[in-house]
Amino acid sequence: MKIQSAHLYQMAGSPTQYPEINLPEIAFVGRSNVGKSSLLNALLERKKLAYTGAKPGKTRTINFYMVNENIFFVDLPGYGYAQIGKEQRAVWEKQMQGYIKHREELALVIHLMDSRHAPTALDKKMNALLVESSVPFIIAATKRDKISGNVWQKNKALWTKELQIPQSAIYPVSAQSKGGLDDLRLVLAPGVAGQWAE
Ligand SMILES: Nc1nc2c(ncn2[C@@H]2O[C@H](COP(=O)(O)OP(=O)(O)O)[C@@H](O)[C@H]2O)c(=O)[nH]1
Ligand SMILES: [Mg+2]
Repeated sequence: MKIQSAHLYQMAGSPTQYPEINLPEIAFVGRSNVGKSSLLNALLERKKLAYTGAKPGKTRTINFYMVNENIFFVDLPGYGYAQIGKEQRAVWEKQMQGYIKHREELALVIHLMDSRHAPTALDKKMNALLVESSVPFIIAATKRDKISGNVWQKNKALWTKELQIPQSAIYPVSAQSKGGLDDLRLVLAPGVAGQWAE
């Protein structure tokens, strides 16, 4: 997967602001602080294209990054951020669900989960939404550099028990060491090369 170009194309606060050009979309979703911005930047080989380390919960819009002029990487708002009100939470949830359930351009979801932890209640809820929506998805296990191989094997076994996902669809990655990025790129490559476009 060669990244020739990547730029922020649109920040959408509502579906009317989603891009109208018909390109396939790969969406990235996960709880706040899971490492989503870091992974996007690492994949796109840009240091600061997506915000990192900013205040958790800061990304309140659905952000569309155009990659190689033929696909969008879509940054969905992180879930599970405690410091927001119930009403705002409900608005985000509705927007996220609507996008995942109804967005025709959505080709693949990368569900990010922290490799160090058991799935949270919200991780399970997201997993159920993805299954129910019949959208193709994989899991990227973030921050893999922070734990040993033994702990990761245990966590992975637990994940496959608690979530609806085969082991083969779980990709451990580290935005820090860049480990696992090439394997993940292989999954994204057909889309990035334009082969998912009609
Ligand atoms: N050690 C390590 N830290 C990471 C990794 N990815 C992200 N982080 C750190 O985790 C925190 C949250 O990352 P960020 O990308 O902003 O998460 P986001 O809220 O999901 O966008 C930051 O302090 C990052 O430096 C990783 O692969 N390894
Ligand atoms: Mg972020």
